[in-house]
Amino acid sequence: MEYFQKDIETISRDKLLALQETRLITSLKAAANTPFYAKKYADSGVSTGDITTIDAFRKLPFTTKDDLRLSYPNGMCAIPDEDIVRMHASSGTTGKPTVIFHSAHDIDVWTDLVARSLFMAGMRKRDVFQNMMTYGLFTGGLGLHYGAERLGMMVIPASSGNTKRQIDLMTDFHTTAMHITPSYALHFAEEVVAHGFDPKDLGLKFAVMGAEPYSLATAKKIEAAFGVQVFNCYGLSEMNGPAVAFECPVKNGMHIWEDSYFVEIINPETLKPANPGEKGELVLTTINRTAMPIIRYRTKDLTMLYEETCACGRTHKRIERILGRTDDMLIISGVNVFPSQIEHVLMEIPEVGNNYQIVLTREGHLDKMLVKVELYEKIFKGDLSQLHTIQKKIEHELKSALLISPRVKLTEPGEIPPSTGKAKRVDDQRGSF
Ligand code: DLL
Repeated sequence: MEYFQKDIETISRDKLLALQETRLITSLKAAANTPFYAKKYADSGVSTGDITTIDAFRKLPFTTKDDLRLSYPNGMCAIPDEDIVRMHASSGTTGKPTVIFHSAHDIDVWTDLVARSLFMAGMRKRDVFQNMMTYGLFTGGLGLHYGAERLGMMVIPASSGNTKRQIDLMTDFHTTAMHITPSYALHFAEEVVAHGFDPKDLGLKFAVMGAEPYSLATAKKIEAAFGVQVFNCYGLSEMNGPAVAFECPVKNGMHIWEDSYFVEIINPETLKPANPGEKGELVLTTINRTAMPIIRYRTKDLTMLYEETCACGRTHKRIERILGRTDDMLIISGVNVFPSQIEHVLMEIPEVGNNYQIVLTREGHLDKMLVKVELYEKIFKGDLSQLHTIQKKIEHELKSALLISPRVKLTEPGEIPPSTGKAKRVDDQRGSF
């Protein structure tokens, strides 16, 4: 068996635990000095100086996405501004994104995690890696890019979309590995056929897929369509991004890189540790990140932890493919959207009335979002060109806040059934894929 970083990937559990304990305490100390955590721990009467063991650590309060919003822009930053070399961001629950800062050390560590993951899947320097995920603040672009380069592969920074160009790049430069969201992969397979090619003739060997939930059946479908092996890649911006956990060839869960993340699974109702093997919410702590340590972060992702040694020889635990979320975050073609963000945008627009509804459908394999918006009666009865202008304005505002383009349908007051209890704002007709 070959490894990219054999010593750390196959480290004994005892040594790993000792390493984790040391790193955990260092990370906690650094966090406790940031304005955000200093206040949080003071408010909850926690003295972090007393925490010297993992058991004591497990009693600390959790961190949430809301905390990240409250600390915006840099209340959780643990190093001087001049030592920050990069930032990424993802959707927040309202207007503000959650921002993550990285030092040169952090980028180096993350790059190794990605390279280690791709190597584990079987990629080598002779492979050609086409990165079909959006470049920008989203971590799927640059995160995989640098990891693939570190492994020595040629990287094609294609970004997402523009199917014909993707096919041309693949055929002209002999791409052997693609990084793609599962929804785009399904669509891409059909488009390749529509362009007169058999996806199997593209010569691909690997598909790295993540950023949104998908079933094993979808993975199999992509494998059959392209003649590739699919590897599940999990991550979130708050924990750097992709390659927090990654499938090995044994494909019995994703190895979660415990030299960088301390892993807990909790019962999301009681907030107590879940029993071994029980489904629960994944809680992660960065233990090898200097710019922005995050302590006991509630990912809201539901999974299970497998602790047995893996046949691949790696000692890092594994998590099950993500089984759902505990909050209302929607993932629409790989982009995270909270209904509260939509509400936030709509309520800033004076013509918008009291009710709205978000309808999600799938056309082919692509997610579509329709936002039905109730207007005030007086405005709805106004002239047509005025309505058209309002519709365009709402579409524009939503697009700039969400980074996806929903369609907007204006409705008369009363047309959307008023809620009689907890408002059901989202009508998700997509089913799972
Ligand atoms: O989606 C990071 C990423 C990029 C992962 C590329 C994999 C590949 P965020 O935009 O912050 O980061 O979204 C994170 O997406 O909490 C999960 O709910 C979901 N997610 C990510 N990977 C998977 C996966 C990136 N493999 C959120 N399976 C996470 C299921 C996933 N859900």
